[in-house]
Amino acid sequence: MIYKTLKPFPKGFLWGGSTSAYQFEGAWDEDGKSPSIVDMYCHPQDVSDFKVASDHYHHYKEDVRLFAELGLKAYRFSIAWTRIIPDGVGEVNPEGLAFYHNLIDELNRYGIEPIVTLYHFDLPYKLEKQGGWSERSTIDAFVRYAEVLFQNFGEKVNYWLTINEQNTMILHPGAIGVPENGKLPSKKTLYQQSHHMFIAQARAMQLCHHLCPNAKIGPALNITSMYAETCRPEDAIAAHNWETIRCWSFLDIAVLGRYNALFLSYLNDRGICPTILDEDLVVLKNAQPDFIAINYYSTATIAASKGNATDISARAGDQQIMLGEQGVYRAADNPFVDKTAYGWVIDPIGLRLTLRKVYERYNLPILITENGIGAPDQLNADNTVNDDYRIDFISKHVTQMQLAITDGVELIGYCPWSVIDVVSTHQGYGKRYGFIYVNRGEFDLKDLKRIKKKSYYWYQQLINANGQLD
Ligand code: BGP
Repeated sequence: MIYKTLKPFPKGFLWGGSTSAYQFEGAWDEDGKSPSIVDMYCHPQDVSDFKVASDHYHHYKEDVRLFAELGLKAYRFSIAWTRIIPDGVGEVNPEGLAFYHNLIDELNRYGIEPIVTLYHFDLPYKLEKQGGWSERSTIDAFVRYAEVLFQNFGEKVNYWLTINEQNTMILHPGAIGVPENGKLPSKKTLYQQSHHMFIAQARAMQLCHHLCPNAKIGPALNITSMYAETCRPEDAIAAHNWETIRCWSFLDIAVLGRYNALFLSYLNDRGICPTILDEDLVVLKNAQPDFIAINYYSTATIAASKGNATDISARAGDQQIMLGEQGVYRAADNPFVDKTAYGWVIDPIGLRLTLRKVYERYNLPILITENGIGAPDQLNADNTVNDDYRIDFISKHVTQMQLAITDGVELIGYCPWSVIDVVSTHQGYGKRYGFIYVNRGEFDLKDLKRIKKKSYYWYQQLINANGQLD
């Protein structure tokens, strides 16, 4: 659709930025924090681990000051379960609570809306050792953890996100690390874990509505659109297969409280359907999220499966690179889009399309909780970082957001990944996303100084103009 007039970004639009605890905080074993799975899993040896990360734990005041100067209206971050309840189920750690109270108070002091993710990839390692998400008991552990957060921070937090990118953890499990024995769980186990996460999430949403009636809560999934490689009907079916399995099946359960029919057929046919109790279906139905958060990076292009091993592409373990699945879909190339230095498709129009689809399907307000470009940023001798490519990337996505708003989508905020440099899930500090540079190398911690990139000044102007730069 080509419009004569574009709708402006709404008043109160949440211009923000994102991080997650384990990729940003560091202090991995300080003040009572216990290890999480990401601390203990195996990661590529040639990149940084998560022990110090950007040392936000010791720099939070300075960081929030920089966010305020940037003009952020909202800041999306996660709480580390392992700081709050170090063994996952037992004692609450007062030092963990104190850290997040201080952080949230600091944000509120500057008028920055905290958007809190309950859980971003970092399951307590002690729980994992007892079976982790494969065990139903982890549902109760999660709900209790959520209850502690709602009780302690409910007065100060208006927006909550449940579980970050459940679909990444289930469909691209290697992206967040590999267990010490080198073995990733089977698909059947992963889907059982996923089912338990859905129940945990639904119960947390209900609890939030009960304990914090003024707050809003929603799921945060990695959502994208799949293009068919050609107009061959078989390619269209394959694209629909994979879009349903990767995106809609997760959102249908989280938002509508029911398993998608095509997804169920797929699970049953392959013998990987989880055990679903009757009472689970009631819990799922009663969850009722207030909004949908999506992390959008790129689209993918899909062709019909050839029904043999060539359907599987070589590179696994990356959340934006589609792997292929025999009998379901095959990854294909899109000649009409560029790619980042890390092979992720750059597709701003795909964001508009994805927003339309999500809104049309669920009719709930949408918050973009991640979007950005990972790049090997260079710090110049004069302490500048000229990340014009980031300005270009964000600005083109913002243009498409405004078009989506004009299309009728109820978009309430934009929190690009990441407001400041953090460790990538599996590609270290070579791959940076922030508007603020953190001066450290892969292994050399240097001085961890915060340096504003060129994009910082640009984003500051964009926020100031409520998204309307000439
Ligand atoms: C998302 C994750 C984030 C983040 C981002 C960028 O899937 O939710 O935690 O890291 O991707 O990915 P990466 O760090 O792999 O470049």
